[in-house]
This record gives sequence, structure tokens and C-alpha cells, in this order.
Amino acid sequence: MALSIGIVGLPNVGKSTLFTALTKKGGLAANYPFATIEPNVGIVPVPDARLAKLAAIVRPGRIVPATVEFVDIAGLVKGASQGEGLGNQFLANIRQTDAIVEVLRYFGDGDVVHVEGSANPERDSDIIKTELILADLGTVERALPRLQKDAKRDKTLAAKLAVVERLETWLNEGNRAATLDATEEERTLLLDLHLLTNKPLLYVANVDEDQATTTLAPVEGVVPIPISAKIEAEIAEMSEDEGAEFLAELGLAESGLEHLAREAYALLGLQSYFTAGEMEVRAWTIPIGAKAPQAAGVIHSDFERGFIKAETASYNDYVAHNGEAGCRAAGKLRMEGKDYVVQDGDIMNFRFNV
Ligand SMILES: Nc1nc2c(ncn2[C@@H]2O[C@H](COP(=O)(O)OP(=O)(O)OP(=O)(O)O)[C@@H](O)[C@H]2O)c(=O)[nH]1
Ligand SMILES: [Mg+2]
Repeated sequence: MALSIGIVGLPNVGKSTLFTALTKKGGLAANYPFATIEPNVGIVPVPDARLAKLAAIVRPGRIVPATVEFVDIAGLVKGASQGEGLGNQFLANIRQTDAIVEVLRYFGDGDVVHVEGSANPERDSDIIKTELILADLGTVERALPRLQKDAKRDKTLAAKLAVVERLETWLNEGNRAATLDATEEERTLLLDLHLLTNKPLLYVANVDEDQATTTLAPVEGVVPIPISAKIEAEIAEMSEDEGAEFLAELGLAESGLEHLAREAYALLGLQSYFTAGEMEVRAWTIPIGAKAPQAAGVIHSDFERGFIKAETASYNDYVAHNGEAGCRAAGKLRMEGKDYVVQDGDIMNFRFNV
């Protein structure tokens, strides 16, 4: 399951600069609003230092990291949901994503036009929030007449109709769908609306180069992740070693991408397990709490259906005992069954039968 993240924000806040740096894909960055007129989709490997350690032990043919898909869309402006600017048509491009990253402008550069005159994260995030809520309201208002009609014939739709009507009021009062007071079951009924304000949200503060290590004040109760799109763009041009040296000079422990990937995993409750063999060492993304068959299913649905057991070593044991043979000799290779809750970093080898 490749995690996908939509990037939103006002025009000219550095979304495409960040996207380009993250994906090294050459998306369009330019000093005028609406530089992005086609949605850009880029796949980014999730940095994980454990992969190199495992590869040093196993010496596989290739290393395959987990991936995150980023979708870069045009900037939203006030009234985007009413068709101002280009924003509305692009919102459809992020309906299917798992999470939203909102880029806020913190950098000062007077040469780069700010659509609202000057950088003001609280106001800017408020504009974006309103536009996303209005977009969701549009979705709900389009869905409601049909739902009301169908609910007259089909009594099983009564619960859904009730929660969607409550949601309409809630959105109308200026609230995000995510904060609607609803049961788990009711939330499930809302999933097929693909509401933007129901998605987990991360704020990225695009800061000046010398601010990349500062802890920022919360916006809407959430501390933004400081990232300098400029620094990221420079690192994207460097070799891995040069990049690491550059980060060290700046006093940064990790790149913005690493930081963002880490926060996104945490926000979404995700973790990785590994498979390690001669052919490849590979990271797989699973929800925290996933059991062994569900983890196997990420590789192939047959693995889940025909799951028998999983030979499992913890990451620390695997490294300490220099791989599978060493773990076996030390009694650190466990046979786990279908109720085993997979731990972050586990090295797993599935036995299945289909
Ligand atoms: N000084 C400075 N300039 C930046 C930074 N990030 C982006 N810029 C500049 O700001 C301008 C707009 O950047 P983009 O990345 O195209 O902005 P965007 O958010 O994608 O804009 P739209 O696609 O129009 O919504 C470009 O000239 C960038 O070089 C930064 O961290 N510092
Ligand atoms: Mg752009």
C-alpha cells in the first residue's frame, strides 16, 4: 500500500519547489501564481537507514524502499471552491489521497509575490481551511438529494442520511469533517464521499534557510514541520554523501523529506517491516497493530489467503546476529502464527499455501 499525500496551499508558497525537490522529477517551479496547471504526481522512496544495514548483511541484488506518492496541485485562493483561480478543478486530484500536506509560507523573500500581500501562517491556513470545507460542502450538497431519494425506498440508508445531514450542518458552521462528533460506524458511512477535511493533515512551514532547525508556534493547534524548500532543492542536486555533509553543516539531523516521511507515518499510524533475501531487501508499509497475515497481504493477496506462519526476527536481533543463519543459531528466529502483531522493523519470511 503506497501511501499517497496531496500537497495544498496558497499559490507561490513553494509547493512545486518542495515537490520537485522531493521527487527530483522536474515539476514546474516558477515565480508566478498558478505555475502548476497539470497535477504532478511523483513517487518518493521513504528514507530508512535500516535498509542499508540489512543490505550490508544480506548483499541482495537490489534494495527496494517503501514509497510515498506526492500529488502537487495548483495553489488555492480565496473563493477557489466557487471557481476563483484554478483551485477547485484540482481539488478532485487529491480526493483519493491518504493525507494532506499543507504548505505554509514562512520565508521572507520580497521578490516572490505573496497573493495575500505578506506571509501570515494563521490567516493563510484559515483561507485554505475554508476552501477545503467549502469543497467538501459542495460534495455533500451534491450527494444529499440522491441519498434523500434513495433513503425513501431503502430503509438501510437512514443512518447514512442522518450522519450526512449532520455533516452538512457541521461543515456549514465552518468545521472540518474530521472533528464531527460521530461513531466509528458513522465515519465508515462517510468514507465514499472522500472528504478532504476528513483526511489527516500535516503542516509544512516553508522557512528561510536559517530557520530550518527552529521549533515553530502551533497553527490551528498543530506544530508545523519546518522545511526549507530551498535547502531541499539544493540537496536534490547533490550526491548522497554531499547531501549528508551539507545537512551536517546546517545542523540538521535529517533532510526535510526524511522528517516529513517520519511525521506522515506517525500521523497515519504506519510502520515498516522487511523482507530480506538474495534477490532483494525490501521495506513494506503496514498499519501499526497489523497482524502477520495482513502484513503478508501487502506483498500479495495469496500470501494473506494462504498464510501458514511467518519466520520472524526482530530488527535488532537480525543485525546483532548478522542475519538469518545467525538468528537461527541463537534461537532468535521465531515461528509466528496468524495472531502475531507485527513489530516495526521485523524481518519476515512468510510460509503460505494456495
Ligand atoms: N526565498 C525562497 N523562495 C522560495 C522558496 N520556496 C519557493 N520559493 C520561490 O517561490 C516561487 C514560487 O514557488 P513554487 O514552488 O512555484 O510555488 P507553488 O506553491 O507551487 O505555487 P503555485 O503552483 O502557483 O500554487 C518560486 O520563485 C520559488 O523559487 C524558499 O524556501 N525560499
Ligand atoms: Mg506549484
